[in-house]
Amino acid sequence: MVYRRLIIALGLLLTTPAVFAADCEITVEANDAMQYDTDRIEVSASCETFTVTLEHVGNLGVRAMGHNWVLTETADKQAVVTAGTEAGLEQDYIKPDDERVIAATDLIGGGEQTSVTFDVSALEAGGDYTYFCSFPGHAAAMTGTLAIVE
Ligand SMILES: [Cu+2]
Repeated sequence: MVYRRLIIALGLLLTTPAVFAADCEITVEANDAMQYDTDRIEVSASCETFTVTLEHVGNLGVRAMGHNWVLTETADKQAVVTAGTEAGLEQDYIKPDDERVIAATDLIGGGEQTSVTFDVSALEAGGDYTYFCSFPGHAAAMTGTLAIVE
């Protein structure tokens, strides 16, 4: 009888990983004080895709305090911000077809929500990735690191 219980327990143990499967999505909040609520996002390499939902929890409109979530290699951040500023509000402050942009949400104002889903296979474990808001003047404060983890 004890032996049989052990087998059952062992079986449960072996099937547990499925229960704790990686969370392949995250919600990031942005506010009227030009802040994200997180400065690091870990993405499991076991995720096929990853979804970032951006929630603007402030009240200010998109023209005054618009926020988005843009992912690039860290080395590309500044150039993408500069090109985005030139592109202007009509383009959500992202240069159209900017190949350095790995993923980007729409630009939203207070009370709005948006999301983006990207292929995790496009990223390398150990790669150096940064996310930020490309609204002019926001990228220095609204930024964080995205890491691929096992
Ligand atoms: Cu912003």
